[in-house]
Amino acid sequence: MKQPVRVAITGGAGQISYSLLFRIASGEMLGADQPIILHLLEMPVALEALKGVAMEIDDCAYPLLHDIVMSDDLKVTFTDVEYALLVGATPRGPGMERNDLLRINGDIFTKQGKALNDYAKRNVKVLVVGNPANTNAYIAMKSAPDLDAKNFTAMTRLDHNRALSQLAAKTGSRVTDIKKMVVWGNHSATQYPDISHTTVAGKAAKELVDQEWIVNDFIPTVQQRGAAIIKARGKSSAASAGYAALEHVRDWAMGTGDNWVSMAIPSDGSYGIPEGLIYSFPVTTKDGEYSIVQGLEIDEFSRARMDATQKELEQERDAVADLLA
Ligand code: NAX
Repeated sequence: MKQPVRVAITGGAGQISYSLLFRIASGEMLGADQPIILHLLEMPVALEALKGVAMEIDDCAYPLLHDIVMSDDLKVTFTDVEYALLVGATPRGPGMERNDLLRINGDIFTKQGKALNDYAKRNVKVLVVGNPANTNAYIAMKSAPDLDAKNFTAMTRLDHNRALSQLAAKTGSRVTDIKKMVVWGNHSATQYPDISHTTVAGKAAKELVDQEWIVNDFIPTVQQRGAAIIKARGKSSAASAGYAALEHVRDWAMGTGDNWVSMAIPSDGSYGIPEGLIYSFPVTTKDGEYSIVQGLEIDEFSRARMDATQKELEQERDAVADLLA
C-alpha cells in the first residue's frame, strides 16, 4: 500500500466541500490505492459545523481515509500537504464593490500563500476554487516565492464541463464524443468558451452549429450559468463545482492522455497572454505536469474575446498590487 498523502481543503464546512470531501475520501480523486489524510480548515465560527461533517465522513468508514485533521490554524492545515484545494472565501455581500471583494479575499490568500510557502511539501499542487478564483490564485502564488509558480492553479473546469454539456445537448451527442473544448481566461462572465477547435464525433463543431447560436446562446449560457443556477436553486453551484474541482486535481495528478481540459494557470506567454497572469488555457497533463496546447490558430473573433477577459484579469491584478508589495 502507498503512504498516505495529506490533502488540505479550506472552507471544509461549506456547501462545495459537503459534496467534495466525501468523494476525495472515497478515492475518486487520487485513485483507489492512495490512502488519504484530510486537513480541513475553517473559520473559528464554523468549526463546530465542520466537526459534524467529519462525523459523517467517519460514518462512511472509507477504507482509504487514515485521518482527519481539523483546524482554524494555517500551520496545522498546510503542514506537509501535497494537495491544497482552496475553496473557502468571503462571498460578495450586499452593497460590496468588486474591488472590496478582491481586497478582502486578497488578505486571505496572501496569508494562505505564505503558509503554503512555509509549511507545505515542496511539490504541493494548489487549486483555488474560492472567488475571484484566478486572482486569488495569483495572490497565493506571489505570496509563496519558494514554491514553483506552476503549482498554483484556479478552477475553470466547471465552465469547461458546462460548455461540453451545452454543446452535447445542441448537437444531440454524448459529452464523450466531444474533444478539444477550450475555455480561455477568467472564471467570470468575461470567460471565453471556444469551440473553434472542438470536434464532435470527429466532425468540426463549427460545421454542426451556426455562428448565431455560438454568439447569442452558447457563449452567454456558459458565461451566465452560475447566475442561472443561483436564480433557480436559490444557492450557488455546489455539487457541480465540487465535482469539477475533483476532476481538475485528478486529471492534473493522473494525466489526461490526449484529451484537452481547461485549467487557469500562470501564463508562460503563450498566445500573447502576459506572463504570470492566471489565465485559463487548454492543457494536457502527464506525470503530474500540465502543458498548454500549442499552435492553435486564433481568429479575430476569438482574439477579441481572449483580449477582453485578459484585460479584466489585468485590472484585478492591478487592484491588489499593493497587497503584494
Ligand atoms: P460556502 O459559503 O457554502 O462555504 C465557504 C466556507 O468557507 C464557509 O464554511 C466559510 O466559513 C469558509 N471560509 C471562508 N473564509 C475562510 C477562510 N479564510 N479560511 C477558511 N475557511 C473559510 O461557499 P461555497 O458554495 O462552498 O463556495 C466556496 C467558494 O467557491 C466561493 O468563493 C464561491 O464563489 C466559489 N465558487 C467557485 C467556482 C469556480 O468555478 N471557480 C464555482 C462555484 C463557486 O461559486
